[in-house]
Order: sequence, then C-alpha cells, then structure tokens
Amino acid sequence: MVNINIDKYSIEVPEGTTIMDAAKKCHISIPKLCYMEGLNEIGACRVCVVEIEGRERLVTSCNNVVEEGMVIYTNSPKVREARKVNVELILSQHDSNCATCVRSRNCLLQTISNDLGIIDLPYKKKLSKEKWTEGFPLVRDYEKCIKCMRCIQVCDKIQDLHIWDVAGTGSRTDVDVSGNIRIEESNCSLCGQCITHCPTGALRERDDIDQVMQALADPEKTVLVQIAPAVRTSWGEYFGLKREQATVKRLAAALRRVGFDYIFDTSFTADLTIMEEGSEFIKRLKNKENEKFPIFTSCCPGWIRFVKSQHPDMVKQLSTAKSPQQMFGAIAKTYYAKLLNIDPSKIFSVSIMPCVAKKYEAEVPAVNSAGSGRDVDVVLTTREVERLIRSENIQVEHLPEEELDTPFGIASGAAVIFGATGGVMEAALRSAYYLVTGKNPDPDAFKDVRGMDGWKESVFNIDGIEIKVAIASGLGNARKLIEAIRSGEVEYDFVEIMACPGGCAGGGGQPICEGQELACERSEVLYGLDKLNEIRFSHENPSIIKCYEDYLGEPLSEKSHELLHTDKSE
Ligand code: HC1
Ligand code: SF4
Repeated sequence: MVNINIDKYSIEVPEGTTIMDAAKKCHISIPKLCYMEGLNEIGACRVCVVEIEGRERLVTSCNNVVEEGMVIYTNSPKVREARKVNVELILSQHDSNCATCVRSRNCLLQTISNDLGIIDLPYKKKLSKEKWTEGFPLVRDYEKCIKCMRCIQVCDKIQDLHIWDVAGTGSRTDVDVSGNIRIEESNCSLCGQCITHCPTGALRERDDIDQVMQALADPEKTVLVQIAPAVRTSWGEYFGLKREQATVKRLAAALRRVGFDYIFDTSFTADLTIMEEGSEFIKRLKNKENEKFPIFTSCCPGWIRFVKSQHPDMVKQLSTAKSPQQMFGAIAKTYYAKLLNIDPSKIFSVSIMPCVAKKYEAEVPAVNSAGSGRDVDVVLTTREVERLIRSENIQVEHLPEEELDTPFGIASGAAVIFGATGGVMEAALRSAYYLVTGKNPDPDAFKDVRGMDGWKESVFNIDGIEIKVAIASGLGNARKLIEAIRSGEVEYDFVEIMACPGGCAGGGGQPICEGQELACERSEVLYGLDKLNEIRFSHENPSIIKCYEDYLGEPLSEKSHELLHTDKSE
C-alpha cells in the first residue's frame, strides 16, 4: 500500500493506483477529456493534469501512478491555469459553433470549457478544411475534432475494425480514415460506436429530420412510424425521465403530438422475423447434410456490413430473413396500404432506431421489395427523435401514456428482447421449440443466453435434436468467434451476432451519456417488459396470426419470400 495526500486528504491506496483513481477514492473528480477507462489512458488532452509538491512539471493523472509520500494538488492555481491554456489550445483547432452543433448541451468539451470559465479564444486560428461526407450515414466534422483519439481506440480495441487513424504530424495532425481513403470506401460497419464515444460533435449521424418534417406537412401523405425495441429503454434519458416514466406508450403520445398518423412497434415485425427465420432454420437443420452451418442471424446491418467485407464467403450462411425494420417497411406498403385502402405511394414510412447502420440498411436496393419507392423512407436514430421532440416544444414529462395503434402495435415479450444481446436467439428458440414439438416450452427455458458477456454459447435439446448456439456482441468478439469456427475450434448450429457491445441497447444511435455504458441497464428494462407481457411467444401474437391468415399464407410462402426475404450478397 502507498500513503499519499490529495488536496489535504490523507489516504492509503494500493501500489500501482493512478493519481486519477486515487483522487476518485477521496470523492475528488479530476476533469478529463480524452480519457476512457481501460481504453484510452494516454494523457493526450492534458486536461487531467495535477501538481505534485516538489516537482516543477505538472503530470497527467490518468496515466501516472501514485508514489509513497506524494502530496498532490488537483486544483491549485497553477493546475487551473495550465488546464485552461490546454483547453484554449484545443479550442484553437475547433470550430466552437456550439449553437448549431448536434452535441450542444451534451458535449464534454463544451462542459469543460464552461467549467473553466473560458470566454475568449486567444489562440484561435482560421480553419480551412471542408466538412466531410454529406450523404453517408456517418458524418465527420474535422473542425470539431480535438484529436483525443477516442474513436481510434474504440474502433481498434472494441470493434477490431481499425477504420480511424492519426494522419499528418505536428500542428497538421488529424484523425482520419486509415489508408487515406474516403469513409464510403472503407470497411466501416456503421456501428456508430465512434459517435457514442466522441466527446464533441466531430462525429454524428446524418440528420434526416427535415425529410420527416416535410412528409408530416404534406397533406397527401399518411405518415407512419415504427419504434425499435431498444428505443423504449433509452429515449427518456436526455429528458431526465426515470426509466418507469419513459415508456413506449409515453413516447407514442409524444410522436402523436409531433404529427405522426400511426404509431407502430418494430417488435411486431420482430415476431414476424422469428416466424420466418425460425422456420428457415428448422428447414435448413432438417437438410443438414446439404447446408453449411452455422446459420447466422441477419437483423443487424452493422454485422452484415462486417461479414460482407471481412468474411464474404460466409454471406450465404446468413439467414435470408430481412430485419424487422425492413419487414415492417414491406408490410406497411403492401398489406397495410390494402387495409387502409390507400395507394402505397401515399404512405411515408419512418423508423426510429437505436442504430446508425439502419440508415444504410434502408437504402440497400435489394431490401426494397414493396414496389413503391423505399420500403422505409427515413430512419431516425433515438438521438434525432429526441431533437425532433424538443424542436416541437413537447413537455414529455406532462404527457399521458397512450396506446400504440393496431394491428402493428401488438408484440410479444419475445420480440421486445430483440434489443438485448441474446434476445433474438432466445425468441427464436422459444418458437423453434413450438415448431418442432407443437408445444410451448417454459418461456424462460432458454434464459442461459442472457447477459452481457461478449461471446456466449449454450446447447439445447429440442425433442431429441441437439442445437448448439452462440451469441456475440461487439465486432471484436464477432471476429474471434468466426476465427474459432474457421479453425474448427468450435462448432455451432445457430449464431446471433450484433455489432454493438450489448446489442441494440448499446447501439450507436442511442443517447450519449458520457462515461457510462448503459447496455446492461437498458436490457434489464426489456427483460422486465418480456416478463410482464401476456404474450411470450412470437407465434402467439394475434396480429401475426391474422397477417398470415389474411395476407402471407404461411412462413416461407411465396409471398413471404417476395416481401420478407432477401439475398444478402446483393
Ligand atoms: Fe435492433 Fe432489430 S433488435 S436490429 O437492435 O432485429 O436497430 O432495438 O429494431 O430491425 O426488432 C436495432 C433494436 C431493431 C430490427 C428489431
Ligand atoms: Fe445497429 Fe443494433 Fe447492429 Fe448496433 S447491434 S449496428 S444498433 S442493429
């Protein structure tokens, strides 16, 4: 143990403790900008500097460890002055257009600048670089980048994709796409994890709110919106709502006031995905000698982009089922247009997703099969929806809860857990059991696949058939799992992969809560909702049963193939 003194507190801490962690033990919070625990402890921003008695130079507290007898000052005049100059230097490379920035009020650089009382920019120089990649779902603004390297570290260490790198030297140092190519040409999965870990507005999603506003203002359009499972766990975070207040029904009330005509649930088509994907899996399992295993789930477009670029020979092992988002789009512009008796071209279909890659997915030509333009016209992230609601001055905390619309507002608990890692697998197994045996299992029979581990596996026996399953979330884990399959180290029948750590609950389009990884807490909300739902099985959703009776026939029918399946290699 080591005895030290921090800001006049004497404390004993284990050897090897960083000064930042030692201060935390005394409830002293040292400001930091580039730091991410375990990932980015490089002292690049020099905001976390502290003074040590007897030493001339200040030291960074995130990557210097305590020594016996050290006397540390975390907020002395010398520290405050240095911190201020360091942030002013960072701001000299930053555009400081806070009023027009998507991260305004949720920006660590803005908070620290304010806290340090910076009201002038003595080192400001003219920036010349152009804004970048308008049109691509992921937008980067060089003038807001502060070279903290967080995006590089998340992409390297968690996602193992290495899209970002340092370019140039000295005052020309920038963060840019590795290999000096444009982002559109890179293997970016669009998982959006670089966005949620950026401390400023240098990385963000393409903003598509205007297109929705235009459709809402068009009297010719019927505007419908689908809400993804994981959005109900997080949308209230910016508004300061407690999780019990921020329900999907309160979000429905807010969206109605924004002007949407029909509010539906993506979980409805998550049930449909289970019907199709589950039936496809059983069919392929019965034909095992002619099929290549494992079969992979296909609802995460970040994962699809990853497999296409990193393991193209495995694309044919993906389930052909479209994602719930795209199934919803196809059903909305066919079956629902028929129910409403309106021309599909008059339907404008919006989705709210915790995801940036879903913007790309909706643009892929092969997934658009309803025959009237795009099946999903616009995808908004959870963050965009929060901005949309704020722009309408809606006081969400005073809204009542309101029901979603029928028939696509009805979903099973199995569908709702899609938003957590392992949820798609659990939902599929519940219905696969029914498809094989004709009986329902205990709805919690497959709960072994829950939890935040990045790579999970289990074996289940359904009526004498042994099914080996695995689940990975985070692309670094996905890469390890695939390499183990290739080397023959492991063997599975069915594998769920989600690009974002923790699944969509931790999605790249979710609210940004500095320094917190909330996938676990948000997933608990989903498992709670599943438990409370009267319908725990996708095959028991009455709207799904009716949709097959009235329109699709049966799972894997010709109509289903036309609307709900796609060749992933396109
Ligand atoms: Fe997801 Fe899915 S679970 S992919 O994370 O299969 O985005 O929530 O909507 O499509 O249902 C995302 C979430 C979402 C789809 C479903
Ligand atoms: Fe999108 Fe979910 Fe996949 Fe992340 S895990 S890329 S949020 S679909």
